[in-house]
Amino acid sequence: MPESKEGCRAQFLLFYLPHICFNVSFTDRIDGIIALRKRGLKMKKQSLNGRWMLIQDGSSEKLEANVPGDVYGDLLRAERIADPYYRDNENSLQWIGETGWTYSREFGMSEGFLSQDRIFLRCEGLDTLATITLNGRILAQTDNMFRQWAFDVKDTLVKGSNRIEIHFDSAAVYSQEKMAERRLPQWDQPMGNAYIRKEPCNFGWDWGPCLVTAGIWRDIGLVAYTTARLDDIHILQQHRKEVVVLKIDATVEATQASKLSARATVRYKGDVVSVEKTIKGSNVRLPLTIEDPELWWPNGMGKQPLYTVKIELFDEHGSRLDLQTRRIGLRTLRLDRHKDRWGESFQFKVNGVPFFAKGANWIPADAVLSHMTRDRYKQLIADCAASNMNMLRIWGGGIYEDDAFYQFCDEKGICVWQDFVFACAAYPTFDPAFLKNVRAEAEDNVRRLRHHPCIALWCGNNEMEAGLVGDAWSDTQMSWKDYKKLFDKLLPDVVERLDPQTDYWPSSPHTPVGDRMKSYLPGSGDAHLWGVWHGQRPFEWFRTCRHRFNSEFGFQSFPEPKTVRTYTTATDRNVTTHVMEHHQRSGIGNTTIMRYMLDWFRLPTDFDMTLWLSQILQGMAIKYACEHWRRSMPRGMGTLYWQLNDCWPVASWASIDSLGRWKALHYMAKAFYAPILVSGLEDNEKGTVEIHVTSDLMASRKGQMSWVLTDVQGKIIDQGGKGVDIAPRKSRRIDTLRLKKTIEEKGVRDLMLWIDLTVGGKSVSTNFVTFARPKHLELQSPGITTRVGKLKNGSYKVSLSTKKPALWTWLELDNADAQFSDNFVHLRPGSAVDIIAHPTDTLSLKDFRANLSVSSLIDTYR
Ligand code: BMA
Repeated sequence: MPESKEGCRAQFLLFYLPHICFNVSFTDRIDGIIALRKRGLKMKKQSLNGRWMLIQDGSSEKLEANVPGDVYGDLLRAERIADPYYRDNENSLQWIGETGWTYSREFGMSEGFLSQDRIFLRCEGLDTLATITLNGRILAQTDNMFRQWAFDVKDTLVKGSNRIEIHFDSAAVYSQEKMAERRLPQWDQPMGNAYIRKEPCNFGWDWGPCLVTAGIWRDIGLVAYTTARLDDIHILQQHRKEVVVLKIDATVEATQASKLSARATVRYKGDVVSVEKTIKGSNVRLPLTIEDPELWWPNGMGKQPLYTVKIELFDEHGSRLDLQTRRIGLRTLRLDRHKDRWGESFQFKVNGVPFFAKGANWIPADAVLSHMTRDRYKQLIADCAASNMNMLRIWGGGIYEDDAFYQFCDEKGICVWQDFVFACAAYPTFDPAFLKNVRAEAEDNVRRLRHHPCIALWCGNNEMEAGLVGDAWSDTQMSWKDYKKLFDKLLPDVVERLDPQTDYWPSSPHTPVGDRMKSYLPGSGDAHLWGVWHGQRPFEWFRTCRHRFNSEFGFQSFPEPKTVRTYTTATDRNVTTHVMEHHQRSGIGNTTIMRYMLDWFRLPTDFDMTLWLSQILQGMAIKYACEHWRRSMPRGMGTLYWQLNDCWPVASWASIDSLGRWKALHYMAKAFYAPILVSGLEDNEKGTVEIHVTSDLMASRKGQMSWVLTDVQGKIIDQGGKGVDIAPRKSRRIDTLRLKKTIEEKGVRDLMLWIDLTVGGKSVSTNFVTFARPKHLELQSPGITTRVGKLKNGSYKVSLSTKKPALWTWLELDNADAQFSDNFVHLRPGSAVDIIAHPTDTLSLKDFRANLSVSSLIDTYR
């Protein structure tokens, strides 16, 4: 509808409806009248996304570029460079980060747009050292990838054709020069980058390539308005019995004195509530009461209802000047720290209910950020929910994520622990200009993200307190004095002012009592537990850790063969080759995987089996840790393993590889993060197995636990079980099996314990315990029978049964991909397992059968 026509109609109606004065009114009543108002929006927007030109410094060759995007994305699309993820191509592409690049384009400008009171160029993200030139005039220079910029361009724009250019200096060269002036201590990153506010892991990490890029990485466009616009929206929630009061604060920026009004409308399903007020000054608070609110809950605790809040700004004629919407969830979500018998609690409470945080750490999901899509975000967040996670920590060496990430977390009930982007380095907080820049960055991102119901915590940094801070600046540390300026003052102040309903935590890990340097004190705070892997301790070490919240711990594996084939040639396929070591960034990497592997398993026969076995090993390590900490609830109230995802195909701690394939760990996480978990804790010396049941459910259940003790042939030696009252949000030992005599008679190498927990006749959790390392079990050829049936929705049901025990049995499709309802399962004679396979692309029954293979532990070495 043309603006002018709509405007006339609104004025006409307002003329005949003089009783519309902009007093507060709970306005379902005036909804009808308001509906007559002008629907259009006076605020004008002109996107500058789309096709731009890209030129390398010193070159005259023009490449077509895509905005939002980045130089790597553009060079790849233009087929000017080889795939950086293939073999060691990364090495020959370093020139890209060492040079400058210019993006440019022309765009038209109408008189109507130009005639507005104010016109801004809005850049949602520039990566990073940018000089913006508009019609030959330098508008600005920017130096922070994480900030949103707005520049007044009214006087620089002309009617008709305009030209914009954005030149990016080399971030790598800049960083090296700054580091040469004064070196800042750091870990895990091959190149220093703490002087520049740019994705730290873009310079490489101990799981990521160094692909230093540049570009207009988020939306860019022009915004024009007359009279006034909405500058900022902040929604606070007050939860009372059966009622939630929303306090919606709108800040307005006006170009002329005018009688303005603002209206807030909240919609949920068919219900609408709204309020309208005249604006005095530049702020207005719009209170709204929501009766019988439907609360938002993390995954597994309830639903994720989302309410839409619409805020409109009107001029005195009733014309709508601006409109903003936010999608919110009604909940309280706090970090609860109170003194208790172990020290100080560290637990999250949602709607007043403490819950155990189950999840992982998130890193940027592609080393070329412009290759991320909404669908990829959606899938990864759905994968988290599918494996019973309820929290992700966005680790501070990456980015403040794309809006889509938080939207999907809102929808799936995945709480977000958000680090500010500072990781594993000392930062130049002695420089007031750096602090000013960082303050603006923090404000931008807190404002952008605070309305998401998923936001659970703001955290200052990753691992700086774990050794990077000391009494004074030195070759290895920064001073506490300079550290505190940013992490004890600036950032908490921003959070307190802009998002007072979310907690701030200075660092991960951090211990809030006593000497901060001792960041691994178990009685309080959060912990990064790297005794396994970096410390080379055995997996059993996890069981000695009694920390309150475990925000990092991990173990590596290789991606599966199909993924490895995407970056290797046939001759590379040995874990010690140059290419396989190139796709391994932890200094102790492949050697450490192999060392632990031989502690637990027999030497695999070939390359593919080495890859698969590494995944089983990794899953076992993290299962050890997570089951132990879930059993320790409420002393320990969270496990976020390192790490969920990968940014390129690489050996790493991830549970989902860079192509979205679930590793064995992700399937195992689904089991060890199950809402009700049954687990066994063996003690060979005492000859006992404690059986524990842990529930994260909100209500109690009645269950039936059964156990079967077999020899390695699967012959039943003993069995038993009992009814269990499963209390909500509790963990307890429900039984202790005394097997000393049997162990003495049979020996530890010939025993297997199979545990099952059913609720309402349905198995909700199974577990498996051995008394010897799997390498010492004399497994027999299992004789697995596989039956495949087609289901209606294009999925397949795979029924597995076996003659002899088959451990970590896994399904694999040769030339296709599928997500399995379960995988890496233990099969016992007489007890069949059904797995549902959802192929990624349609697959006929014949092709499904032809591509399916079933393997188990014994196949890795026989
Ligand atoms: C953690 C992280 C990362 C690192 C990982 C594995 O501590 O914070 O810096 O990638 O360890 O070493």
